[in-house]
Amino acid sequence: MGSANLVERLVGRQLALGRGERVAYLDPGGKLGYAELYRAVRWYSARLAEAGIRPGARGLIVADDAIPTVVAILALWWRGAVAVPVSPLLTEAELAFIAEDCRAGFLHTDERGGELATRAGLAGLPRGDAAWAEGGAPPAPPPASQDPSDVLLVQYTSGSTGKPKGVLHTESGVEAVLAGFGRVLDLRPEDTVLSTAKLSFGYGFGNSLLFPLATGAGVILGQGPPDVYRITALIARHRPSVLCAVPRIYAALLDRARAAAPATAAATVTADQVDGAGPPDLGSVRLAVSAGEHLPGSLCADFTRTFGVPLVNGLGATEVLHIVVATRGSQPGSTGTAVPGMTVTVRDDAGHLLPVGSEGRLHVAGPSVAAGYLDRPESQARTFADGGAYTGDIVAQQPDGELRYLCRHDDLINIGGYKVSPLDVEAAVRDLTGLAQCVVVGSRDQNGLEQAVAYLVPAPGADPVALRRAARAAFRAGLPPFKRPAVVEVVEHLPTTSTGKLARYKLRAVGAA
Ligand code: 3SK
Repeated sequence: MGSANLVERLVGRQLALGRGERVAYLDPGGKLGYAELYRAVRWYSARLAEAGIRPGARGLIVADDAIPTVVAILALWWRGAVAVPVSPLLTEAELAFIAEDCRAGFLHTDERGGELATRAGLAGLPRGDAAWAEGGAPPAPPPASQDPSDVLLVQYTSGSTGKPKGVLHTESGVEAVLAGFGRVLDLRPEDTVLSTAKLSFGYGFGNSLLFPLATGAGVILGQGPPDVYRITALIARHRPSVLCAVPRIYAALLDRARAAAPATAAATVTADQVDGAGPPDLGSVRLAVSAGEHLPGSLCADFTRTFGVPLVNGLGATEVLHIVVATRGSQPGSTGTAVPGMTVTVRDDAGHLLPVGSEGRLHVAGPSVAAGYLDRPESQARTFADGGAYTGDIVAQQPDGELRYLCRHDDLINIGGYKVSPLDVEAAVRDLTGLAQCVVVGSRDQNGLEQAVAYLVPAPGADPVALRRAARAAFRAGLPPFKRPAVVEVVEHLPTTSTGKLARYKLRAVGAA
């Protein structure tokens, strides 16, 4: 039996509650109220219908965060189609792969995404842009009815080997995160949310789209890379009440606060804060959320003390749609407990439950677990198993039920929420003259945050200084900024296990020391 369309359930409901004139979104181009958003979605969806986009079709969204990006996602849902948001910072090869993998039938782009899509050979797909969200189209078709099991969102996640995998999210999964982390977050219609994580990342998708639209709150959409100056400027200009970011953004805000005295609580917003050069003023923020990577306890404590803002620590994964384990307020050192509706357990490699106090693989069961991977039966069987999904994290469960994050179960390096495969990084220097071997591992920096460290072994007779310089240049040329190693070391040999295999764990320990 069909049920109401999710756009009606989110945006339509806000209109029914008399919130049509409230600001839903604010981006560098302007503001959009809930009633205007509802209209724009129907205009866009009329154009989708004209272009022959049918329910079930997959629409790739290759655009930075902006009002038209949100409208395109909601219009696809109105039409009963599937949104596949991806970063416009992908490489051409990555985008071409994803377009083919998800059998995209439609493309929404902004300027940068459009150029990328053209270079990636996607010129033949029907394409929409910001103009589609503007008036003038014929009346929209009625919203498609959606069943709880209908897939309406595909989010791509990278693996430690091989190509990215499309994670299939259903309507009931979306409802589950609203009832799960949504209850912990507890947004109010008066809130204004700023998420430095983008819509193309599951964390940002929930923060900037699902939770605010379900509440009638407003959202600030920032553009470009989320550096600390841009974020400080956005906070100063738009005064969000809820801030969602990855831990390294909180570390950077703290550094900025320490660098400039007096550090906090500026009574008025000064001109240099407006352009982001001054100290961050978090006076408007009532709640901060950290997720995407491990939040060190000392960072949580310092942030809370310095800014006087509670910092919720969350652990999520694309396979479970959003945060499934969270603290309630600041609890330095803790990763928290399961969000409402979800069950978390700690298991060994065979999937057996481990007793409280043990360290093991985090397993999550409950209604926000995705329906699986798109066309990847083997990976699906490994990850979606034992009645739920493994997030790829190793945790310890404390006697009081709190979880504590320890490390990843795989070799992926988590850099600000980007899960980076060491193999991708190593491949960037594979053909370097004078290089015998390169191994990349994750290790913790002085803030306890993960960074990629490359260890290079020179070929006999090669100059180590020249090799290091050449490797840095190759990483710059071949990798996007977030994948580049923060540290490049030249070593004579690499540590091995008793059987002569490379011991990555020993290198991780060296980096952490
Ligand atoms: O940490 C993650 O990878 C994540 C993914 C999707 C949604 C939320 C989070 C925190």
